[in-house]
Amino acid sequence: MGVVNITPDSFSDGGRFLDREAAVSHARRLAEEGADIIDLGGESTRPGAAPVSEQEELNRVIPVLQTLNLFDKPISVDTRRPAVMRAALAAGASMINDIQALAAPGALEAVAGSDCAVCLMHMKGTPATMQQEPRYDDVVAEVKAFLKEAVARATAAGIERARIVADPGFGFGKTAGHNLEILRKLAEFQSLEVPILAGLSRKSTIGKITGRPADERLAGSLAMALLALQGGAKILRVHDVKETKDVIAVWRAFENDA
Ligand code: 7PJ
Repeated sequence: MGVVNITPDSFSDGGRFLDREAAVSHARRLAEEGADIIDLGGESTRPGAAPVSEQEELNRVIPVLQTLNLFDKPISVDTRRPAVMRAALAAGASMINDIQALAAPGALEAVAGSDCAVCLMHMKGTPATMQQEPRYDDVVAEVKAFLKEAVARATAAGIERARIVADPGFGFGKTAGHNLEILRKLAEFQSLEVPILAGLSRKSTIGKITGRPADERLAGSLAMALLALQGGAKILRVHDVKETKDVIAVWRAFENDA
């Protein structure tokens, strides 16, 4: 899964033609590099990011999505808002990626009313506050229990299990220690009986380990990708598709599954 953020330049809200063009050309590149899914996001959920209005999020995502449909690649839309989910599904999105696991009122219904795939992610707190001293007694048990409940809520709402993937939410209300503990025990998440998605690319845990800024975390991200594959992850959410595809090729050859 290749990440495409529709981000504003300094004079725009992200809904301008140039911002959209940049997102489309980036998505085209990731598709050419072999991404199986393009994950399109119009709201920054990095720790402490400024909020984006619903209308602004729609203005960012929908026109880009309409253009990307021409590539014939499944498009995932990263959103927490039911109105954005509905508009995205009407515009041809194949997957909804929700960092709060369909917790918003109406979100379960928005997804249940279509045949799309959905990623249910764990987050502790909200993006504004989640990195302020997150605490767990047992991070793996707690995140797994949360995801088990989220899968149960989704299936009870009529979303078939075959449409669901689960994600422990690396960096969302978790310290580097928590993230590493989850990664060490990622295989335990297979008891959820849905595919596991892992998003570690360029995250601050890599910065903490290597001392490098976000634009120098490629090697660390590739190491994380390999560890996630070894833990059984089936979808890797990454910025660097071409390089990650090579990691996957090496891992598959090692596993004798190339
Ligand atoms: C994730 C995400 C992730 C899923 C972001 C960033 C922050 N969606 N959206 N999993 N991260 N499912 O890319 O650094 O880990 S935004």
